[in-house]
Amino acid sequence: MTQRLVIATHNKGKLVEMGDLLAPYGFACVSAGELGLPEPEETATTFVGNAELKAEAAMQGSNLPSLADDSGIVVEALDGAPGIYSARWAEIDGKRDFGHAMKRVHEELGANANRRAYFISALSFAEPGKPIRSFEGRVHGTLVWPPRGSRGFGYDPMFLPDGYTETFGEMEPLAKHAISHRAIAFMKLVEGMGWKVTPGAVPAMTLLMKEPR
Ligand code: ITT
Repeated sequence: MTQRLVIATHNKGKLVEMGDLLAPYGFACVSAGELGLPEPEETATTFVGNAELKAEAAMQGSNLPSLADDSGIVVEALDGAPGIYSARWAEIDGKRDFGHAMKRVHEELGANANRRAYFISALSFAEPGKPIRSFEGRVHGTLVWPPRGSRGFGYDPMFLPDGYTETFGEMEPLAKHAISHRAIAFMKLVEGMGWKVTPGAVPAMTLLMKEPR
C-alpha cells in the first residue's frame, strides 16, 4: 500500500518544491493545509527546532508521517539576519510581501560591499512511535539588486547561487532542485531514511501546483 505522508507546510512555494522532491519516492502526499491542520507557533530559536515543532504538530494532528521545513536566508553583513525571521520580515499589514522583505534586506545592507548570503533549510521527519529525524542543507551565493526573475518564491529573485548566472528567481525549477538548500537537506533525508525511488512513480514537476503560487 502506498504510504501516506503529510507535507507540513502552509507555504505554497515550499509545498510545490517538497512535492516535487518527494514525487519519485512513491508517497501519497497531502498538505497540512488540505488536512486543515493548524500552524504551530514557531517558538524555537533554531531552524531545526522550528522544523521539529512543525513536523511534530502535523504528526500529532494527523497520526501520519509528517515532513516539515524551516528555512530562511542568512545575510553575512547583517549578522545572519533575517535568518529564522525570514518570513516575518515580509509581514506588512497582516500579509506577506517579499518585495518589501527583499527591499528591507537591500536597504539594511546600504553601501556595504559584502553581499554574501546563504539559504538554509532544515527538514524534519516525524513518524508515529519513532524518534524525529532532522537534516540540514545550505546553498551559498550573493545578493543582487534589483531582484531578477519571477520564478520560485520568497527571496529567490535576489539570490544568485555561486557558480551560476541566473538567480533562483530566473532558474527553471529543476535547476533550483539540483542545487538548492532544500534539495541538499532532502537528499540527506533520503539517505538517512533509506528511501528508494519507486518504479513507476511520477517524477513530474509541480505536481501539487493546483493554483498559482
Ligand atoms: P511554513 O512554516 O508553513 O512551512 P513559512 O513560510 O512560515 O511556511 P518559514 O517559517 O520556514 O516558513 O519561513 C521561511 C521563509 O524564508 C519563507 O517564507 C521564504 O520566504 C524564505 N525562504 C525559504 N526557502 C526559500 C527558498 O527556497 N527560496 C526563497 N525564499 C525562501
